[in-house]
Amino acid sequence: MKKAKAHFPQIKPIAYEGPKSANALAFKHYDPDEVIDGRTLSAHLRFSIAYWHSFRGTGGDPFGPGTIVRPWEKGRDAVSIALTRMDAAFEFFQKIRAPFWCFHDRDIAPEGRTLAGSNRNLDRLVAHAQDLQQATGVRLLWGTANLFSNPRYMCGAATNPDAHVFAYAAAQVKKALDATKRLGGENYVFWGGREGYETLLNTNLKREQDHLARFLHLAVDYAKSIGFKGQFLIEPKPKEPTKHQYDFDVASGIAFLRTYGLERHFKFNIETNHATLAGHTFQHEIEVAAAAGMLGSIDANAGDELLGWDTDQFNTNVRELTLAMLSILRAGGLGSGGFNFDAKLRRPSIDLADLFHAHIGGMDAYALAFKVARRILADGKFEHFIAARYASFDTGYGRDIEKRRTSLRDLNRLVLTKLGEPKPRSGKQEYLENLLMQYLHQ
Ligand code: XUL
Ligand code: CO
Repeated sequence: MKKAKAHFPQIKPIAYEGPKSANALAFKHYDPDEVIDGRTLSAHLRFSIAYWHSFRGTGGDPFGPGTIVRPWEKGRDAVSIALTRMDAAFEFFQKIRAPFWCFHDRDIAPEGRTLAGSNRNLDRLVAHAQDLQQATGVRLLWGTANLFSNPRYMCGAATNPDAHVFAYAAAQVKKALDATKRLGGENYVFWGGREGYETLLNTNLKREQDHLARFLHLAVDYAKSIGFKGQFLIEPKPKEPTKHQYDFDVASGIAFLRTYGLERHFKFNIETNHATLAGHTFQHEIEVAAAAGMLGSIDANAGDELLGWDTDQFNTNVRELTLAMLSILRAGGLGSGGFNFDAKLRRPSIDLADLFHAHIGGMDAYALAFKVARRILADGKFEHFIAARYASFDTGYGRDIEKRRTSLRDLNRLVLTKLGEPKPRSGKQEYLENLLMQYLHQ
């Protein structure tokens, strides 16, 4: 492949310079090559860049158009612009030292006038991505289909009341699965953008949920038929753009998957800002997925405490990320998942360098959290505290309860004849919060 022209000529690959560095375009905590437990930090964290925000985001919002103008956004036609844009994207992936990327079909290739035309465009861009992946070593964390932007999907895709739209969406997912397989994608994501409702006045909720399950079964069957080995992921979100989305949060996602016999085929892609929109913490969603053995991947971002929508910001809250990392490491990591920066620049952040600052901050914050969480786990203070808190279930009648060897009658007799009133024990929350603070500021 011929050497493409540089789209970020002023910016060199980002180097690790350590916590004391004054260079804003250097990593302070993320050294991709640092070896920990026989693996590089890059292999532990598996950072990924979201094509849609970083290469299709313009800063537009409901009150005004885009503000971000990129120099590569010009060319003869939509396909040639898309090809150049992809060159710029892969140059960025390399310079920011991200080993992975993620995309929706329509992020990388323009829609044509017909589905066949859209598929032809996608083939062009997937071939280009294949070349660029090979030339750079950057890999695909996951692919997905955009089933929410085009007006045909205004009432949902798999949950659309019109079977024609269901069929169209199915055809689009078939193609997106082909593309993900061709690019060696390690996962495939379903985010149910408009798979929900605006009003129950026009909605058959039961039928829509049945259809969504049918759609996912069709995808599972097709993936099997083409030998796609990637992990399927559901990305829960409670609302936005719909008033109510069926994959509300991890707990309702688990119930849905189990109801329809899909639980063996899916794990969860948990997004920080979706968790908080659902009224949960990021760590809560990770714990719920991990408890079900369904922790898959992370969409790394943050909401704003004062705004009630999906602001998709880069997350530099090391305390929040340390708690998340603790739960992830306790669960044994993300396997084939990774940390995908589903995060966008603020509308006035219009410089090319801002794209680097944003990702440097996100990567540094996660690297720091990873290291703090590892220290916490190595010391084992929290683990010991929690283990001691539940120790009464390790022996005697407590163990019998867990092992299903006891009845209400047995326990009744035990309390009346032997145990009497339980002795209250402190939960010690403030002590534990202070302990966490010590680790965070060592
Ligand atoms: C939207 C969102 C999506 C998914 C992929 O809130 O998070 O970008 O990650 O469709
Ligand atoms: Co997301």
